[in-house]
Amino acid sequence: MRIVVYGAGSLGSLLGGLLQTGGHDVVLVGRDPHVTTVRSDGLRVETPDGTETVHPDATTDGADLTAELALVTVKAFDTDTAAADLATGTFDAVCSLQNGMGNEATLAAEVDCPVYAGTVTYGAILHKAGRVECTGVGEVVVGSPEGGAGPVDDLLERALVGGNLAAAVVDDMPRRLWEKLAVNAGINTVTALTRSENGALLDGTASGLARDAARETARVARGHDVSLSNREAVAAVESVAETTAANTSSMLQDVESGRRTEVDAITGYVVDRAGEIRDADVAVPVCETTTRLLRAWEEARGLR
Ligand code: KPL
Repeated sequence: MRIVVYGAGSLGSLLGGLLQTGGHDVVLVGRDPHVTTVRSDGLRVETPDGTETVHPDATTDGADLTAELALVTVKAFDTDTAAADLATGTFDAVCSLQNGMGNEATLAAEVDCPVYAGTVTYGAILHKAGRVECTGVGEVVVGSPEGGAGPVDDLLERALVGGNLAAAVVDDMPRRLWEKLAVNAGINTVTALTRSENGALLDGTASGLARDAARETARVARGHDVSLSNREAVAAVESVAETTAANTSSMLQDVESGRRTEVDAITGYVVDRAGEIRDADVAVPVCETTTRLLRAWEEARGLR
């Protein structure tokens, strides 16, 4: 199957590389020098099972592409650009595999095909152009953003399940999106602020902060009628911190490279949605503080 991966950063390159090793024809949409290196020398994919160099197609121009499926892996704040590009192409389905919430709605407003949501708990790092490492084997879970069966579940199954990815098509995506939000609220912000690997959240003060952020996210989810218990949210943080212990979270990678972070779509989103819950006493002090600290860091560098 021909699959476009729009956003060839760490995660997009890893997923695209794994799909290519699984026999799909992948087109990576990314930036130079990565794209030029992939075109000339291929993409070196390092996983705990071994290293393989694959030769997906690669381009810096995401307009006018045709494929059965487009996976969107850009940062949440670049979703508008991805949506506008993908709207000029032809796809049977588009699936957001991004951090943060609301990306599917942005894509669905532009493209002319079913839009799926997905969560990814793989850890990845792009060491240099043409070389990506899997730093934590997680899973890819996709489904209709409204929950229930989606219109092209079979296409997503054929694309993602049974190859070299751990993947599943599910019917409870709203709950899973909130659970992943709790994971990102806990892990990404705390690792970025404490400059530590995901595994540092398994105990100590940082671990307490990450768990509190996850509990706050679960409370906000329940305030919006999504069934996610505090225990489930904390267990998800612990499980991802363990399976990606050696990983540098995407937000810490952003901070270390002096790039804008996804704070607005993660804890910023939790804070905004908490503010909509009128009748309940839903305080989110940890998410508020981490959001303000990260925004202050971005402002000081002219990134927002
Ligand atoms: O989603 C991630 C990220 O870094 O953005 C996790 C799963 C926390 C892996 O680090």
